[in-house]
Amino acid sequence: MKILHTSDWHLGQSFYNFNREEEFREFFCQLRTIIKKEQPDAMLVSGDIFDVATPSNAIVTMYNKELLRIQQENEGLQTIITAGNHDSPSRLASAGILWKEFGVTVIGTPVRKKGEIDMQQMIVPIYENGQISGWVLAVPYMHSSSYPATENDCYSERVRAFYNRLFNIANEMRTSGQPIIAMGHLTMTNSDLTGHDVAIGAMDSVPVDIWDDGIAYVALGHIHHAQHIGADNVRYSGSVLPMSFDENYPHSVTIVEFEKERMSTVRKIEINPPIAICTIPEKPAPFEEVKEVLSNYPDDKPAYLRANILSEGVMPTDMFDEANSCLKDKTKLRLCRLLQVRKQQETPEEDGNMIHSLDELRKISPIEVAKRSYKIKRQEEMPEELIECMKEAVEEGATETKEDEQ
Ligand SMILES: [Mn+2]
Repeated sequence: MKILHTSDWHLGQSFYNFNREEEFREFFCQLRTIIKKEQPDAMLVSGDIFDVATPSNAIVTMYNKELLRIQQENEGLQTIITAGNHDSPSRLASAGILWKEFGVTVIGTPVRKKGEIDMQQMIVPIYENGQISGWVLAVPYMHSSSYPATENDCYSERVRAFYNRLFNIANEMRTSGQPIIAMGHLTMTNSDLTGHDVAIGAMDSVPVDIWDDGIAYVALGHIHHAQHIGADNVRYSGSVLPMSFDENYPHSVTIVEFEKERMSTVRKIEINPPIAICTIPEKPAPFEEVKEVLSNYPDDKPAYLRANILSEGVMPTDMFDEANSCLKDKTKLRLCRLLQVRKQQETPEEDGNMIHSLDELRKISPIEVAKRSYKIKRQEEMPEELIECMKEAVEEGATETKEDEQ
């Protein structure tokens, strides 16, 4: 049995207000080619199909059209789609009844019976020539509170218990030689979070040992950097296109093959990003240099650019426009943002301007503090005129304080 594992399509995402519809269309084009060539029995999409809970009609239309085309072009292909934290689970599942007719199972909001999650709906058989060849535990993203509570109650124990119950049910149902595959949209402990906001790292995570040894493969979504966690068979397929400037690593889908109930091989197939995402120059450089780099940047291929600036002193307020004007005739290049890195101050021992302790601060006059801070900010001495003004202000302040005390 062979599956194609993918996730984090984030359809409809716009990149710094640039519409990415063409890129998503190109992704589907590449995906169709891969499916045609690989002929998987099933495609598992582990969440974050859309970028937002209320995607535009245009992007939903593209999704409907492309998914239908995939199903029609590949007879017998079974697709299982689970909701991610970016998706509206109920919206995603609303067309599930129709998709069922085309071999697509959509799992959004967990269906409940008498208040309890109906486990059976999340256990999906995969067929090969009319025979069941494997089982998928199709679990969507669920908030911690949606998992049933456990004895030793915490998030990871809830997740562990939930998958264990599912596994046990599927294990009872399977006959020998049928692998059990788990889907999930969650954060695993020790994942490589490159490209994500720090916040995602602070979220609840689950350790790799929650998965029963009897599970042949874990098809994960949520983390955008394709990777395996511990064992080779616990994997994030990663996002299919870069979603931020920091996701400057290859993006891919994963092909997994099974030999009876175990995974036999796994490999990634890269998706070529239709529009490159580049930070230039690689190392922060002074603004004047960056403008040079932008002016000389080749515009033979489309690219999203982030200008990497080493800022020093007071920078101009209209920097973005100034930088953007360097690209004025290059229609394929899109300047998205400026990344500003402050130039490291010289070490205090060298310039003697830094104040290291409260004690030191008490010993020096307010005017001295102002002079030093001026020098650090502007890299030049405070002008005499300003020093005089400072002195006046300080003296006035001192007299006022005295008057207050009297
Ligand atoms: Mn995602």
